[in-house]
Amino acid sequence: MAEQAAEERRARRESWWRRMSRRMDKASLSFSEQVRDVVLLRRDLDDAFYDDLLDILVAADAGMGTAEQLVERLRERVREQRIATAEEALAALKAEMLELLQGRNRGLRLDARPSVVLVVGVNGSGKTTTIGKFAHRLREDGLSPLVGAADTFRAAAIEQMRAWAERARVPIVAGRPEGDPAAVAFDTVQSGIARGADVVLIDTAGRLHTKGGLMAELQKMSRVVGRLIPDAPHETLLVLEAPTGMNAVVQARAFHEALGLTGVVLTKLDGTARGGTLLAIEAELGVPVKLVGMGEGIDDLNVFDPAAYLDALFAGVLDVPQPAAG
Ligand SMILES: Nc1nc2c(ncn2[C@@H]2O[C@H](COP(=O)(O)OP(=O)(O)OP(=O)(O)O)[C@@H](O)[C@H]2O)c(=O)[nH]1
Ligand SMILES: [Mg+2]
Repeated sequence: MAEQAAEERRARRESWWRRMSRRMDKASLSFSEQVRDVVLLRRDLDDAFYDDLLDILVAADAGMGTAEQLVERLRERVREQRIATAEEALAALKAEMLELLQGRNRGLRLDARPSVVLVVGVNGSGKTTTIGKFAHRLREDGLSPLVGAADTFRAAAIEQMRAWAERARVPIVAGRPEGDPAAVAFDTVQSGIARGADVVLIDTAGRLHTKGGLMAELQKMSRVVGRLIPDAPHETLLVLEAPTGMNAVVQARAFHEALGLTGVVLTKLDGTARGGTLLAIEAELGVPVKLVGMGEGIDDLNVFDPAAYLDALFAGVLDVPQPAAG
């Protein structure tokens, strides 16, 4: 029975990306329209072809460095494999992108009991929502999560976290409005240890509001939980909105320098034309995108699946999924 349920869950999550690819419409549309207009109308794989491809990748926010690297590798592949048509070259580009994305370890480090996950990011990026969805997902997997509402800056933030915890049917430790966020983080982890929770998820504030600044406050939270469990936090996840585009890289760098990020959650991938942002984040910082959010519902969070993502991005350009490079 339990096995059957797990199997059903696996199947449901696999089909998630297929369903969700519709929500990546904007990214896929803008990408595929440009590709169709500029690239597929060309017959020759000449310098102009590669220049146009570079422009399209940059416009999709893949970042100049990554775009150049991809186009350079593509040129090589086209030479080596004697590719002659634009369609084949695009399939090869997709294969290059897949190789780039599959080279990263995206597994969440949740083996410790409890594992502590600190969730950070600028305000409105989707931290609280992501924690709600993530808690729900963990519970579905048979784990017992505990959430900590350590965004004490706004009373409404605590209530929002509480509402999500109720929806996900997980317990919550909440701080007092105006209380010390690090104290809430400490209390939550301590409570997680006492209750035998599997995963402790800590929500944090997104805006600067203390004298020392947001980064100093987050660093303190990170330090404080490390006093209870030496390796904690096991994951420090930065929540970024996909529509932020290249600015996301600047944000991510600041958080990474202060906290040592272990992963990125890319939210709002539904409804953005900027589907390439995650390539840039990974290339510039070397921090993997581990989870993606594509909507406001409790099921709208999933682990990042590079192949499914590229299928969605290239939908309308290459309708037949291409086999991986080899
Ligand atoms: N379309 C869409 N909306 C999302 C997604 N994730 C979050 N949101 C919405 O974005 C808004 C902000 O989300 P929050 O979770 O409150 O963001 P936050 O980072 O906790 O914000 P602060 O607490 O103010 O720092 C809410 O309206 C969410 O419903 C997503 O993947 N897709
Ligand atoms: Mg919040």
